Amino acid sequence: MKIKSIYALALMGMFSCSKGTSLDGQANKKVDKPNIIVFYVDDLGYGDVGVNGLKGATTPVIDNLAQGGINFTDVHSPHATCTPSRYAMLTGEYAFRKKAQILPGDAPLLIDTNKKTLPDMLKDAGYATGVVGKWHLGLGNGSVNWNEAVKPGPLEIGFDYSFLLPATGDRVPAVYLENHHVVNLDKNDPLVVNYKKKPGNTYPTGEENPELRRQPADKQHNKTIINGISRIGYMSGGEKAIWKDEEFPDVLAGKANEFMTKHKDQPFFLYFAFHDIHVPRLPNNDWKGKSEMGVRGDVIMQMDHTVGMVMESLKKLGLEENTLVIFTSDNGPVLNDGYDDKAVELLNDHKPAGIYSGGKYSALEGGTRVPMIAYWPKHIKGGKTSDAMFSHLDFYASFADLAGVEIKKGEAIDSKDVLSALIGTSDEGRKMMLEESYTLSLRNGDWKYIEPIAKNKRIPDFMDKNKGIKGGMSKKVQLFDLSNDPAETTNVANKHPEMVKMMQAHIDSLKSV
Ligand code: NG6
Ligand code: CA
Repeated sequence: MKIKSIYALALMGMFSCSKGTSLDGQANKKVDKPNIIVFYVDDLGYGDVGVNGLKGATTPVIDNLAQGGINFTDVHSPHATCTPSRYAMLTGEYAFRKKAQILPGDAPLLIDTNKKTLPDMLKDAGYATGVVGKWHLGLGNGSVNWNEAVKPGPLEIGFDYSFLLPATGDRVPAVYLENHHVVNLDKNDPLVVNYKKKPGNTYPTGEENPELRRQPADKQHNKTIINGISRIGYMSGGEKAIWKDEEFPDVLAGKANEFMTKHKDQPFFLYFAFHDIHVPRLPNNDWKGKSEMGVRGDVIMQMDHTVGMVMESLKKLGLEENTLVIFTSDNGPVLNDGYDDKAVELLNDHKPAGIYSGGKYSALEGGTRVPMIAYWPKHIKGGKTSDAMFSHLDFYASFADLAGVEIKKGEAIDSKDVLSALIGTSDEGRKMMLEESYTLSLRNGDWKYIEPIAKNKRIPDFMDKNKGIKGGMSKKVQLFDLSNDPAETTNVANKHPEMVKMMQAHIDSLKSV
């Protein structure tokens, strides 16, 4: 048997602390497994929360979590975009192994149903597992009929319950999917989704009727207009099922509350995947105009309030004490991501990625270095800042340790157990960590290496050209010393050929697995 971590043994009452009691205070008590909630915000940058320097908006709820928990300064989303980050977090495997990229809204399920996942593993440990919010990991086997049972999806990869925005807020279908079915769908008004051509005549598009849009959009976001917003992709029918973006916070917090209430007597894992602060940014009336930064600031405040609603439900259920709450983001920040909502003009001197360069899509630190807070009143001593380096990909092995589950060979192969860093009993995370984007970057402590783009391939530069984000990709070898150059401005590869060689060799070894 693999020796379980001292922490897991303590939780199981098999290990005694110096005072002769286990951590839960009662030796031999049945395992008191904590609930786990992961708040996965969309496109929130490192600097976009109060505790990390947010200006022009406030996040009192998140700041409170940080004060009562640990604020991490060097935790990363696995990838600089959404789909691959979520793939890696839920499987414990690098996204490059699956060639994962941003998916269209009609893509098949990306995760193989035979693959062991994070919710599968927690289910084995007796957890009820639920996902509420944005999915963006594909659904079905190829061509989805939205009017029938939509599967495979989350329920086939380990979740007991799902309530989803099927793809993203800016992609059709603009309807909720609860477990296998579109919510409120009228059988006489079938929902059809097509990413290539308009399937019927029902909804106007941004191309045809730009005057119907509330926000001007780029070419890609200029198709089906729903709720005054043109989206990516075409859809027809399903009119009664159409969501209202402004209701996302209440609807999703409500579903989270239902799930937690239903499972209050057993440990649960809730993956709460925000639409906020992704585009289209549509704050509801409570938050419109509340920040000094326009809608991007307003939805940051709305998101903070949503965290508060879920925390309030948790408290009312009497479960706050023994719930490990993780607050983090799926990739770095972006201002202009397809809609002209004045995020750029109204930013003033706020820095969404903090002192780091780049943002969403980028190979630089701003692409994956995200806010991350761990809060667990029962076991985490509050008011701590930790510079332990790890990635969301490490949740898998760390939660397994926490739940007393042994990971089998071939399962979550890239995930590392960093539980002691996660709960603050140590500051040690990883020594080496991969950051994925449109290339691979590797951290070795404060060294940061960016693998060159192959000679025969184009450098992805749409972020530099259209979004004002430094992509950081090059055909040249790049090495930065973050200890004195956190913004990655000076390439020191020529000065450190041995370090470059070692780090490329490490990437090659990861690729060869
Ligand atoms: C891009 C979309 C962008 C966003 C992104 C996915 C452009 C022109 N369009 O294709 O608006 O939807 O996909 O974002 O960049 S993510 O956070 O889900 O990765
Ligand atoms: Ca995202």
